[in-house]
Amino acid sequence: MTPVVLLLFLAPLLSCCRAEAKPVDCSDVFQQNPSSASGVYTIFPFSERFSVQVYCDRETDGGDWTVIQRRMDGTVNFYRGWDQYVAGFGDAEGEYWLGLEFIHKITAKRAQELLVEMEDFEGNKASARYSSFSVGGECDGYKLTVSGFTDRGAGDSLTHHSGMKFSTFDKDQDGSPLNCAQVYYGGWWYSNCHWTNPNGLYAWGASTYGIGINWQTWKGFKYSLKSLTMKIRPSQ
Ligand SMILES: [Ca+2]
Repeated sequence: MTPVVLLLFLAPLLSCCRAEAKPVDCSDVFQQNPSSASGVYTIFPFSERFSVQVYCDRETDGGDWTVIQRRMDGTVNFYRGWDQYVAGFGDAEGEYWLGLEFIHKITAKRAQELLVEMEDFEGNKASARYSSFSVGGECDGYKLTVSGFTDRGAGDSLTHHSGMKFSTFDKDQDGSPLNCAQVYYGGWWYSNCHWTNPNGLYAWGASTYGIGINWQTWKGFKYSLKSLTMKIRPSQ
């Protein structure tokens, strides 16, 4: 069979594969469905066999955001063990953690930027942007790598955590003699121990030092935020 004939046979298969390619993240969702609005969609970060529901934001800063973490009302318990932080938990319509394995896969496939948006109980809003965000694989302890901070009122409480492995109360990989996840009621890339605690206790404002949803450079260690959202999209 000549190469040209072979190509004629293969061409329909190739175009078929392209047409049926499943979205890896929300940027794929919006690219494939240009008229779709923000909302819950199904993505396939691993392969076409494994799907997960996720909230896609196409309004903020031109859209294309995949929400990987969201706190908003305290309805979901975030004090969970290792297996659940790896697999993900919660409700894509409300509060959830997408899961370390999914986040790793998305950031491994394409370089991503990160936006962290937050709000206090007085209606004030602030955010922080990072031009580069990635999470390593399981063999690397789901290590966080984040850089390229741009201030949008919240200050930088996250760069401090870059290079840390992920820790939960039942898997201490932090940089402290303490079990940071247990002391501060969360699962996070704890160091010794944290500058921000997005998966901490939902505590309605003023709270005990370090246990709430803290973003130290904005509201300090004794204020638990009303909402905090982490969203990623392919970097330019
Ligand atoms: Ca420790």
